[in-house]
Amino acid sequence: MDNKFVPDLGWADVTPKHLFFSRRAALGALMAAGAGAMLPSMGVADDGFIATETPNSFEEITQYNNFYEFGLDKEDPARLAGGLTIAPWQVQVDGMVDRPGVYELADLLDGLPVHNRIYRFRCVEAWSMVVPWNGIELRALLQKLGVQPGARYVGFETLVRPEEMPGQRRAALDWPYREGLRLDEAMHPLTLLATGLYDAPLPRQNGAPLRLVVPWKYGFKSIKSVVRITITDAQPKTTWNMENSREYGFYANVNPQVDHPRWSQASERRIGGGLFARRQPTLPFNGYQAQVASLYEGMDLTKEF
Ligand SMILES: Nc1nc2c(c(=O)[nH]1)N[C@H]1C(S)=C(S)[C@@H](COP(=O)(O)O)O[C@H]1N2
Ligand SMILES: [Mo]
Repeated sequence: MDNKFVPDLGWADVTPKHLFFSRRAALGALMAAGAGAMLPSMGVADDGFIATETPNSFEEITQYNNFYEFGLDKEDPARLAGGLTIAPWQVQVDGMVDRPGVYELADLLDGLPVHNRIYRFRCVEAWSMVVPWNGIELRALLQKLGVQPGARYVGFETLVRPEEMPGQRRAALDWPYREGLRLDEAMHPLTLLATGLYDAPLPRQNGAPLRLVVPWKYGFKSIKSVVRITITDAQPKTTWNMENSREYGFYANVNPQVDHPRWSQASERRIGGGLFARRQPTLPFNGYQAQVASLYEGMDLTKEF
């Protein structure tokens, strides 16, 4: 895959180039210069494609993960995903689409621009991060594949390979992990298929080589290591909804006013905030309300959660 970065808002826009390429060193230098107070806003307006908060470190993003195919603990994916074969990687495209088939990943993504997007990421467990992704817009892929009239949803499946995914040797979930979006959600410009983070190829524990990122929804919608994309007229079955439909809906839009039956969703713990950091308020649609609320006009979001 080539690296045709289009000029989205990313660090390249908000940070001088030499700092962009060595942000770790830059942070140290700024702190030493007593300029730490300048950091949090990064100097740009939040237009929905960039979060104004400071991104989490590469270490935080890659050492604290949910990826049940490798185990249930946050440390398991980083510890156990190293043996996953991610090249070659094929993706099956089927359903109501003009160009179905089994694609090599490079062919699937060929010609689609890679964007830099700094997104807030909110897990349903009430922790959050800020992640600098690289990826293609799902809508660009869907346009390339040719969605047929009458299609209403897109379904996704994760790889099943228990030899390399030790968590799949037990029935912790009903494998494969499955997710889905309504077609208008899938076509929204915020919806990414991530191929990288911090301008490096996506680490295995984060869902290499291809994972969905839907920043206004709880993290479980952002399915990892995708091997199948199905365009359909019926709402796809989704893993956590199948596990417990009372606790996890199909939509899973971040909503501080609809609590999980077992805990509040009104606030969240930002990873890396330190032991004594205050919880911060959770934002409607994870802060992307202006961009996505219109998708849900007329819906009762307390019922369709
Ligand atoms: N295939 C698969 N995708 C998955 C999961 C999983 O267990 N398996 N966990 C989900 C959950 S609950 C979250 S919060 C995010 C975590 O992504 P991260 O580890 O990159 O932060 O991945 C989501 N995608
Ligand atoms: Mo999650």
